[in-house]
Amino acid sequence: MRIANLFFLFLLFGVFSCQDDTPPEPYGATPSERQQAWHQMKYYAFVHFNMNTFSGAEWGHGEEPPSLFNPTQLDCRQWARIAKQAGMEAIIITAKHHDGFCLWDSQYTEHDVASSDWRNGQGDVLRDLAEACREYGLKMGVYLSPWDQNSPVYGTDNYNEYFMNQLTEVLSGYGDIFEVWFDGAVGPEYKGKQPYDWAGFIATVRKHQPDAVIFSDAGPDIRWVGNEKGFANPTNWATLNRDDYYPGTPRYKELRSGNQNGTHWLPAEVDVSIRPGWYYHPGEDDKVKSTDHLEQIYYSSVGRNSNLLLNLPVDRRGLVHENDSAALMELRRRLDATFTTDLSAAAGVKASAIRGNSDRFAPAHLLDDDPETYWATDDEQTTASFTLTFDKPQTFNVLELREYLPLGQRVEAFKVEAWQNEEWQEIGTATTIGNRRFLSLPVTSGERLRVTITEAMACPVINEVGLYYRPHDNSRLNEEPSEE
Ligand code: FUL
Repeated sequence: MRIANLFFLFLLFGVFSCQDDTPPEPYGATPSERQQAWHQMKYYAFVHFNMNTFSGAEWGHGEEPPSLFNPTQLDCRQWARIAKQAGMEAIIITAKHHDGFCLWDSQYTEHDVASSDWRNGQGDVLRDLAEACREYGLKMGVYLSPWDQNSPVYGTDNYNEYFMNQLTEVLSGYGDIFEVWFDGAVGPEYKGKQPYDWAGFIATVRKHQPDAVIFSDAGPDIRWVGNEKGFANPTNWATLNRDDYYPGTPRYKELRSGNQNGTHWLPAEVDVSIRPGWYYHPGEDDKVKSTDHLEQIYYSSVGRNSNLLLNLPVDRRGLVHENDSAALMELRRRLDATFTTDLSAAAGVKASAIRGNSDRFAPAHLLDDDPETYWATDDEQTTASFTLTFDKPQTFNVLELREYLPLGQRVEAFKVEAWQNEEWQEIGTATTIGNRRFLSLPVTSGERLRVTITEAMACPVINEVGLYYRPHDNSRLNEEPSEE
């Protein structure tokens, strides 16, 4: 054989044997680094504790005397301990609600803790909370209401500066803040009275806490989910046409699903209270949500491409009430009973297609618990399946899937089948995945499970799979959560 022929053969062999290691191009909008850090979280506490705790209101009026604020046993370490034991990762506190009372000593107003008798005016709830969060390894976030009924400058050109000054105090005095929560609510008689300098508010946050995500109805980083009942829609996109929405938007119900192919990465956060009210009311001590309900909320938020912000109305003592704490511990027990053992860890896995036949995109990455690796297919291949195989039959009823978010949200629909009586039987279907999707399945025993991506906007890029057995009944998980 001539040398040239040999060379040609060698070249041909090279072309056919070489694996294509090129990752897929990102599809559509993708998360920023601060959003990616937020996606690593699952659920955390909202604490509504402020003047309304003592007045009994949900919305105050701004003329409450500071002396009304007087917790008898305030202990942020108790909040942090309970949040940690519940498996939470952070606490977001109502530093200032619509009545304008500040939980810290603000040099821009007298309407604050320094004017109260609590600890002789020396107390600072934010300081206590920051210390407690540090001690328990929790992140801290702050809620600040732009609507302020106490401020005499509200409705004048000076209010934006006042608000930004307060924001600066809160963001520069207490260490790292992971999330800043801007409420879009405003009373009807105040509507339109104060044009907010959102660009200035955002710039203030970026300046003092560059890693913090900013929440509002329309972000810029995290969006409201459009209801306060504890659910995202089953189809939930982490993208939104951000410029079509604003804080207080009348189109808030659309936030439950986001916009497919939306212009910006803007994932939803589900905020809901463990009781009917956001604030503590003694008459609601026996109205703490049931464990079935809380578990349903968890599946419909964390399991639907959202994070869960579960509110604890701290009571007049300044403590998380015993009933709320008991409910949280029971929720934790149930979540642990289901999610501690991931059955997929013992599975073998094969896929119908692998991108470039490369190990880099092999389905084994679905099981490696590595946030940086994934199973992917070739660009033109938008439907594909992977199969988990076990040595002996496994019993399961919850599937978890996660997309690899840095390359965008892609999957529109998938189905799940189990190998039963010598054939594949469909046991579940769902739409979007995003950061994390839980799918409740009928209790199934089998040695093989197949997941098929049936529709996707670009080749699927799946980061992880989990398979679990929930040992307790909860019929609420078969119901769609609603406004009621
Ligand atoms: C709403 C507020 O009006 C409620 O009082 C509560 O703070 C809730 C989380 O947000 O917009």
